[in-house]
Amino acid sequence: MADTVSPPDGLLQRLLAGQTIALAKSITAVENDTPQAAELLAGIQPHLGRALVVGFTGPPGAGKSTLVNALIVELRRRERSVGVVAVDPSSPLTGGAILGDRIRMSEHTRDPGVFVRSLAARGHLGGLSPMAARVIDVMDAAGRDVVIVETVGAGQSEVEIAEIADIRVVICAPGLGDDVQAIKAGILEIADILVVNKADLPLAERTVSQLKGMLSLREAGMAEVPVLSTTATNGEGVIALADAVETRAGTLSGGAVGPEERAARALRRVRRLLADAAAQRVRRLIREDSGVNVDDLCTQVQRGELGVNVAAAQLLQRLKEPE
Ligand SMILES: Nc1nc2c(ncn2[C@@H]2O[C@H](COP(=O)(O)OP(=O)(O)OP(=O)(O)O)[C@@H](O)[C@H]2O)c(=O)[nH]1
Ligand SMILES: [Mg+2]
Repeated sequence: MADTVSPPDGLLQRLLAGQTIALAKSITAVENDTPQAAELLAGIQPHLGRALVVGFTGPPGAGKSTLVNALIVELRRRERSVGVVAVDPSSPLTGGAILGDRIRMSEHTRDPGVFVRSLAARGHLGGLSPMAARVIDVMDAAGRDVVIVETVGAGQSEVEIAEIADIRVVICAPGLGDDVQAIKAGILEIADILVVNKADLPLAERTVSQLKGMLSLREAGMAEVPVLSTTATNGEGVIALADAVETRAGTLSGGAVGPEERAARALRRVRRLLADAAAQRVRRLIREDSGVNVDDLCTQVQRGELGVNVAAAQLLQRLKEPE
């Protein structure tokens, strides 16, 4: 791997300089898990943690992409550079999401201050959330001020991705009692900001009061969660949303709960790096012929020549050895 330490095209340097083409190339390398990607990810580590990572989570069709698009307009007005990671749910029902996101966010394609990338949920070695985390890191390293991650609040990995974010915005649409139930069951707990989008539709106000009612039942002493209403299609309420995000970001970087938040953020990063490093190591072990041949072991297990426990112990032993 020595020849990839310093990529001949200086990809790492160009990424750190914030070049858009280098950003696109780097993400592709990371998605394809190339040897160059491993070097890149190692190279960017000292440059991470500057971006504000904002997660947008909510039920399918709540208007997340439209709202992200509207928020980008406002963030650009505030001269923030933006990266967006849109995570496509694996469900065939929402299979059109990537195309939809591209279309909805395409008005920004000529603005170098906005970089949108969709991640397909399927086919990533090691799972979706480590992959999303790596792509967020690459955008962070490229100097994006704000990285927005859009996920459908459905599965575990989406919740995990939301947890990676510094600020979590949970979006729902009005009048969908079931949605509110789903939010209550799963993602209300993780919300820093709640948004009822499609405020132009009937029942929006009722949904806002329902959510406020639920929040009032939470334990005393928990951080206050603003409940906003927006109409993403005409931008109404988006300035207030941008303000809420920035206020919350201010809390992260200073103020009364600042140090705690920062510690929690650091802990999340450590967990993420650990999970990433472990996954990479296992992948390398499987890829390389490293004394323990995984294929051989599997064949031996299949033939009944080797117990499962013994095979697992051999692999673990190999992991414990220095590289
Ligand atoms: N009436 C109304 N429609 C909206 C609003 N925001 C979004 N929509 C519409 O709702 C539909 C879904 O919007 P998206 O932005 O794709 O929703 P999403 O949550 O990103 O959807 P998935 O990514 O598929 O989960 C589109 O037809 C939007 O035009 C709004 O504020 N009011
Ligand atoms: Mg979407």
